[in-house]
Amino acid sequence: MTSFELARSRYARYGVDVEAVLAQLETVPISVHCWQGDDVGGFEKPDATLGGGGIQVTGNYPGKARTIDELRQDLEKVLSLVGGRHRLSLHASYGEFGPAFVDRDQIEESHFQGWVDWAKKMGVHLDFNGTFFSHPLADDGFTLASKDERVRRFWIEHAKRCRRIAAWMGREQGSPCILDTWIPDGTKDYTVDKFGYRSILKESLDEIFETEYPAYEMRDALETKLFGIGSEAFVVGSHEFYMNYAARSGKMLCIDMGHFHTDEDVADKLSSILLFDDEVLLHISRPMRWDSDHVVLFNDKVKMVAEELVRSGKLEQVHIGLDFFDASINRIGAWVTGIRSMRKALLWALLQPMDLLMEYEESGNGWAAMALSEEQAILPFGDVWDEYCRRTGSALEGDLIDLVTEYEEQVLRERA
Ligand code: RNT
Ligand code: ZN
Repeated sequence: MTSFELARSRYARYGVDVEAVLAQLETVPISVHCWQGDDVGGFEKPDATLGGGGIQVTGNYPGKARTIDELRQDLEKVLSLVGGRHRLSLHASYGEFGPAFVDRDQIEESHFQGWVDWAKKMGVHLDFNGTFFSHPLADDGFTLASKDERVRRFWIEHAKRCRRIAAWMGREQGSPCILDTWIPDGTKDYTVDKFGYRSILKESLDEIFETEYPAYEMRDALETKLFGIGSEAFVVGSHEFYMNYAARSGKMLCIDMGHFHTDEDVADKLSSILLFDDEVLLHISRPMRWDSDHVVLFNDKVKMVAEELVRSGKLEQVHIGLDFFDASINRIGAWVTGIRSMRKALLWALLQPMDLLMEYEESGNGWAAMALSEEQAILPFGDVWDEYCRRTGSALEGDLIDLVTEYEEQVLRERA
């Protein structure tokens, strides 16, 4: 018997069908974010860097992708090291704009044709994000909620174009493109006219959503947030704002794990959201003390989110996206570890002995449910994970460091 076969029979004792779990796991898409590869810089200008908007990248590890070709090369490496289905989440600032500068209110489908072609070749579907930061017209901290009409119109135009591009991507790929809208709007210190700013944002969104696109082409997600660097006192697009807006306008929420108090239980929110909304977009992230976007790990918080997706029976209605960026370590390694950790959490959640846990809970035997979870924590999970990697042709855990190091030596060093 191989160690996998042994593991499989151990899980079977709890009524868990490992083969069915492995087959299901392979079909769950994870939307990989493009922005881990170049520190959220984008390719609008040769020296593009992340600026403003309450998010920050720290570190200067060598080897960052300097061109779209390099980013694609890195992504191809990353995708070869992870198993299962993937999507690619693109930011609007990652278009192929040619030699002339194309401002955000000028972007068009053609700027993303190269990505659509690449995605087809790679067998991944695209998701999209408006880029409302790293721009002079976002420097005062307001975009769609700006009281400066010229600024607001600029960003409304950007948002409308993003929706049109997302719908086009959806048509091209035959799978709905999920468009996430996150805006940085807010203030560092106490604000008198919170009501006013929020009314402006509502008005902007109403206008942006006037055009309807079929759900099989694109779907809108609105990303909620509690605070950011430079928006400590007030974020216009707060949780309450978007929860109400989304519920009334049939939009979905984007729940980012870094956008809450750090000891809030993000997993606990999902059953409430999914009871009232058909779908939700997740930004799986790892906040450390603040919305720091550390590389996602296979930790309790991520496991709990995955467990909730499985337990609620809503796994298929949830769009799993990643959102982290660390420039202080090998970026390919960071990407791969984050993607694999999310995949591990899904495997972990699918392997839980749901029926037994429910039985104990419903019969009032809380301790037995607790003890069973503890037992599960020491089952040979790693043997099942290794088997998943083998079957999906992705890197085995034991080979990962060597494979990433080899790429670093052969490709990334040349970029220094
Ligand atoms: C910022 C949001 C947003 C960004 C990306 C780059 O707080 O989380 O999702 O991280 O759009
Ligand atoms: Zn996010």
